[in-house]
This record gives sequence, C-alpha cells and structure tokens, in this order.
Amino acid sequence: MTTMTLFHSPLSPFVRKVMVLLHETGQQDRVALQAVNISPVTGDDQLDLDNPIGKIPALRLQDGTVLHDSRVICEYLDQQHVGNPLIPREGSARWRRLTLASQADAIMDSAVSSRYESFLRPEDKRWDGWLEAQAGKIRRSLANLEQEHLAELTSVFDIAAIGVACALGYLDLRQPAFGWRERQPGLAAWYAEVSKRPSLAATAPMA
Ligand SMILES: N[C@@H](CCC(=O)N[C@@H](CS)C(=O)NCC(=O)O)C(=O)O
Repeated sequence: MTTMTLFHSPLSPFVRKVMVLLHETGQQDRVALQAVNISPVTGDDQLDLDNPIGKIPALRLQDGTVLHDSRVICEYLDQQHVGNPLIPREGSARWRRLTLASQADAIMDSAVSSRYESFLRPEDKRWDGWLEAQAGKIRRSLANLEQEHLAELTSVFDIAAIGVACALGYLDLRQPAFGWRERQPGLAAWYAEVSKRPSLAATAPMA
C-alpha cells in the first residue's frame, strides 16, 4: 500500500538513488511517484509548497511531513525496513561509507550543474572555464575512486555503491564522451557488473 509520495523525475540521479534504495529494500510499493519537470529557473508550484528550495527528490510522508534532500530521504527509508541496513548505523563503517556516498553526490552536483550550464544558460553567457573546473572535479573524484576505493565499492552494494552507480549512470546520460571507462577500467568493470542488478536496471535513465 502506498503511504508516501516522492516528487520524481526519471532523469535525476538524486531521485534515482532513492528509487534504487527502495528497490533494494523491497519498499517500492510504499511510494507513489509524483512527476515533476523542473529546472533551477522553472519550478513546480506543488513542489515549491512542499520543499521551499524547489528541488527533487522530496518525500511526503503519510502524516504530511516532507523530507529532503536525497541523503535524508535515503537515511529515513533505510530505517523503515527489516533487512540489512544499506547505511551502516554506527562505527567507522558509517563514516567511511557516508563519505564515499558524499563523493558520489558531489560528482552528481558537478555533472548536474554542468548540464545546466551547457543546456539551460543562454549561449552568450556560458563560461567554458567553469565547465572545465567541474569536469576536473569529476575526473579527480573518479580517479580517486579507482585508486583508493575500488575494493570498498566492490565489497558491498550499499549507499556508497548506489551513489557511485547513479553518478556514473548520469555521466553516461549527459556526457557520453567523458571517456571515464578508458581512464578507470576497474570502475568500469565494477559498474558493468552492478548495472545488472534489478534495482539499477529498473531505474536506468533513458534520454
Ligand atoms: N542535494 C540535493 C540535490 C538535488 C538536486 O540538485 N536536484 C536537481 C535535479 S537532479 C533539482 O531539483 N534541480 C532543480 C533546481 O536546482 O532548482 C539532493 O541530494 O537531493
């Protein structure tokens, strides 16, 4: 039975994180999806009422409480099922995994804002140096994941792995020529494997 409403767009990597977590924890039937089509300059009236910052995802609970952003929503939903937690509840694992998840979110932030810069901003106002700086952040983050965190990523499919998979999926969607697979073959092999998971296959963004 659906008891919650998720403000949703199929192309948002932040929304996808929430959807993957719902699939992985068997909770997708508890959430109704409310489609929104927004950008930083075109909002959605209902969303703005529920989340004053006007961003997705936002999750309305049965009692009307609204949760945002994706980190808070994932943490909430991870405490609503009885299986293994996808966010470690305590100890050093919690901080390690959340930091990796934060790195994945930062890749998404850079990729989403690059999309806005190259697609939304009027052409005469675009700033190549700024786009290059975002690309640098993404390149450094992916190199760091390959060099320092591949074993951790491979060890368990949890919030960190969900985040990295969603970040890579969004990069492929918006910047297919970014070329990360050649630079990070280990990450590419990991991604090819986890992409077979039903949760990722069911939520893959289609342009
Ligand atoms: N930190 C937020 C980021 C969410 C975000 O940037 N969502 C984008 C869609 S991918 C959005 O709502 N953009 C509209 C805007 O920036 O006003 C989260 O983790 O949920």
